[in-house]
Amino acid sequence: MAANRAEAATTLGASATATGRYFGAAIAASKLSDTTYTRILSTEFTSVTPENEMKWDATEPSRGTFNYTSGDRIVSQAQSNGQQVRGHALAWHSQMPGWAQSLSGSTLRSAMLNHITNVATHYKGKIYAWDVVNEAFADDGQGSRRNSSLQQTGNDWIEAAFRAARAADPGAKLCYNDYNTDGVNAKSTAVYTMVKDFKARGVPIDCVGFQSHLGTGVPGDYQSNLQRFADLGVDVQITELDVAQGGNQASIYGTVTKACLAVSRCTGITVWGIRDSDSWRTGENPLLFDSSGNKKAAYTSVLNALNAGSGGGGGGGGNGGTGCTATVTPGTVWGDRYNTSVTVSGASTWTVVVTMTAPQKITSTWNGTATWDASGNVMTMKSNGSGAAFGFTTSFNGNTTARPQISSCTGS
Ligand code: G2I
Repeated sequence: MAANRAEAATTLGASATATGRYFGAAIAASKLSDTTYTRILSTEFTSVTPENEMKWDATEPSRGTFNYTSGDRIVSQAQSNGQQVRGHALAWHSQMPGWAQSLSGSTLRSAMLNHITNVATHYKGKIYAWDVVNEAFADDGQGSRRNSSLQQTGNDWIEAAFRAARAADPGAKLCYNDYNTDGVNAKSTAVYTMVKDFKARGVPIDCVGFQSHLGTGVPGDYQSNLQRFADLGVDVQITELDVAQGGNQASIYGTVTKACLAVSRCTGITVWGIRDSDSWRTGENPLLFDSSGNKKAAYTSVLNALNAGSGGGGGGGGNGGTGCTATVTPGTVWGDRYNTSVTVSGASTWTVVVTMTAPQKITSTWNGTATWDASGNVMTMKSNGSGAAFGFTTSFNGNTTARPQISSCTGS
């Protein structure tokens, strides 16, 4: 166990996996031919978010004509690296194609729903979590909805978007994603109130993304803000992390990482780009690798925080049931296979979904009842009265780096 933990300590992704979480980066299809970029991408990260390639203007440039070329490139690259994909973003007032910008009312509403249905159906089964609705709240200090053409189609546009996404891809976690919601403030409280209402009314929402585009500080209530959302019964994720370069950059990155690790339903962290030169924040050098691809002090701060980190990250069941937490403990590693233990807290009767990266295969299990999906990569493990922990052996089949991901934990 100790050796395995030490092995896990050398990359962001492996270290996050040891805590049951992912560590991701936003990536651009146009950079996949840059060998420094792809080396860091495949070594360090276990999740990717397309920075622009799945947005409305990219995927439906003219009405009813869909273009998935760049998005598909990112998905296939991720699959060959054993990385999961966060889809971004189905409905957003920004980066709407020109034709949609000229629509309003019920015509825009149905165009939006048709867009969501088509894109989520195209990527069905390939997306771990979708940002279904992005940045729908205003920065007015009042917690108002942003006044956009989408908002003008009716206040229920957000829930309509979530329902369409669930119908199209029932297996994806569905997230609301926003910025300036990283601490407790009027905007985050308005999102909180919406999520609470959605949960009460059965609107399908599974997660909330906190973009965390940070300057020279981090809100003191960052962790408690994550926790209050988790307590509503949704997963939370840090979705677009970047931090202005300055004296505090490394420590802010460390603080954010520790906050996620302290919240059992914080399932992962995504940084918004790989090298400083890849960032949308030109001149602010806000990322973990410098423009030459060297690790910065901020990288070491994140890695150290991950390696000191605790379990959790399994997230909750998306569709009904109560939440529980599934904590992964890496077990013995042999040349051809390795063991994993999973401990469940928060429910005595539980269902935990574990996703493996092909060609790895689970070859035996203990202390639970396992069933498999058609691909053989997704195991559903149900408690069978033998306690709060189960385990399994996985054969590498040539891939020695991937580790199991907890996709959900549902108590009953
Ligand atoms: O603005 C930062 C992020 C805030 N949250 C939502 C994210 O989706 C958003 O990402 C940024 C991308 O990082 C930029 O790359 O979204 C911008 C657009 O709102 C992206 O910028 C666009 C430029 O505006 C386009 O001119 C350019 O063609 O990137 C495109 C591709 O390079």
